[in-house]
Amino acid sequence: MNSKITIPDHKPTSKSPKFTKPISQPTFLLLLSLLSLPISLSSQPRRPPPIPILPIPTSAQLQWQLSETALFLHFGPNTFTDSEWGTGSADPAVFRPAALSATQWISVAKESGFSRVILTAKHHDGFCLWPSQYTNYSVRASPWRNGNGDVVGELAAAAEISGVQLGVYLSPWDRHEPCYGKTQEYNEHYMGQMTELLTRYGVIREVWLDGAKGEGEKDMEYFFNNWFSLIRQLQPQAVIFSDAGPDVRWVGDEGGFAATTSWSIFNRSAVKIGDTDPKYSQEGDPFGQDWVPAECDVSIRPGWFWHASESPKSAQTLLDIYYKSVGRNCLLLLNVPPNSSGLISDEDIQVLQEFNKLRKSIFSHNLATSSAVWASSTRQGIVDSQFESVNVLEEGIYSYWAPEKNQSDWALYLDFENQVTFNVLQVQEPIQMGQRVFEFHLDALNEEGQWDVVINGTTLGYKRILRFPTVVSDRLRFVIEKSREDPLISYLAIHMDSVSSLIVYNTSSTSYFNGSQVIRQSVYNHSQIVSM
Ligand code: FUL
Repeated sequence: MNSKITIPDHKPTSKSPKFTKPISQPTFLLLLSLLSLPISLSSQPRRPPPIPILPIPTSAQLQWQLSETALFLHFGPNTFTDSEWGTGSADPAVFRPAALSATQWISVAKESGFSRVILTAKHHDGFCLWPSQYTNYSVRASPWRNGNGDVVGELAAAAEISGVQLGVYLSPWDRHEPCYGKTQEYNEHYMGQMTELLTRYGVIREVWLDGAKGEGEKDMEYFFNNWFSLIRQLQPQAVIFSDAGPDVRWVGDEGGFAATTSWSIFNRSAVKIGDTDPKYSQEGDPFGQDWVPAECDVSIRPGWFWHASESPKSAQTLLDIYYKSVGRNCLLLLNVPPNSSGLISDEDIQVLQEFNKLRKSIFSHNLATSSAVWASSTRQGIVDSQFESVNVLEEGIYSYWAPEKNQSDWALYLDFENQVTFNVLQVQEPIQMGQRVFEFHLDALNEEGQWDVVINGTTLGYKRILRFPTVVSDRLRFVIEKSREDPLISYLAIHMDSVSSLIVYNTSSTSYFNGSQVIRQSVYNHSQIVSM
């Protein structure tokens, strides 16, 4: 039946208002078509979901993406020697945190909305925060807990009690270990240490392989394939991070920013760990064969390790970073370094709590829930479809709107009884079905009854959040212009952000309309230009 495929779907939400204004043309068409639908339609067998478009995430990658943010903990001798890249010759006696409490680290993470933490179990200085049997350069040689301490163990225990997921950073570059530079020997040493970390501390969710290495350092080959196989065997739920995957890729800067085009799809065969093209890492590749989403790492302070002279960024700056990382289909890995007492500092905690409050105040209320939602078409028609357009008001990725096949246009319409005021759009694709959308735009109906473009963009993915000048309208249209396959949308929200608007729009040089902006970012040991 033709009308079943081509008419707009009008399935108001339970919260949708009763309209007092004149009926819209699509609504009229819909009512007409509803009247002519055969009653037996609703008892027809259900259509199954469309076929996912490959590549799709593994279960570990999905869990990683759903966590959205993680807390990075840089801690070690550098914390006590005021350095960033320790030489590997600091006396283990410097490691003496008087009040170390992994329980405090985990409570801070949890109370500020982070469900995952990653600890620098060994940074480039080679000092191990657990009593490794393969080196004397570890907590065992320090005065902390009389040499009987184990930071990784204490963190793992605290994380488990609170249901927080744990990841470990094990630096390949080791400035202390005498066998570093001897390929066979050091790979054995490294895999021995990796085995300790992955067999002693319960479930590990992420293994972070840092690609940094100082200039002129000893040359050697890392046996990546052996490392990956070992990690898979010992911790099948862990994702492996490096600048080129295999599971999660570095976004290519240390400012916490992703590109405005951000595919989780990538071609691993086109890149080499340690030799990646920054643009390719930032944007990904819609024609790639592999699912390798990007992770954005950034520190709350200028350095990765704690320094008495440094202060944290403001909550508003973190919010901006959130828009440019999580809001661009990436995970935000925010470093909050414990201080030399072994605690996260009060001023950092205050910023984290404020950041959490800001996010909640903006994103916990979807103004679109007061609208009636309908679509250009719906898979299986408008009656009793599990793919109905109203699904986009339900948070998360597991229910979604799907259009009928072979359509020439794809759009979702939101009708409001009263005008709605907003300046943020949030959209999600059900990425378990693959990432699909190439290009989209949001329109608002103006007083003359014409559509004005509010914002346009490229790529959605797990989550896309866009800011723009405040819009007031009672009818919106979200249009997908280009997609790898039939687009699927799992969440669509509009919000009012009164914090960013002050910062963003008082800055004349800043463009948020998919523009390209150059930011000079200086971090310890790195000075780089990040193109957004
Ligand atoms: C870099 C390292 O050199 C820094 O010290 C820090 O650990 C950062 C997350 O990665 O490559």
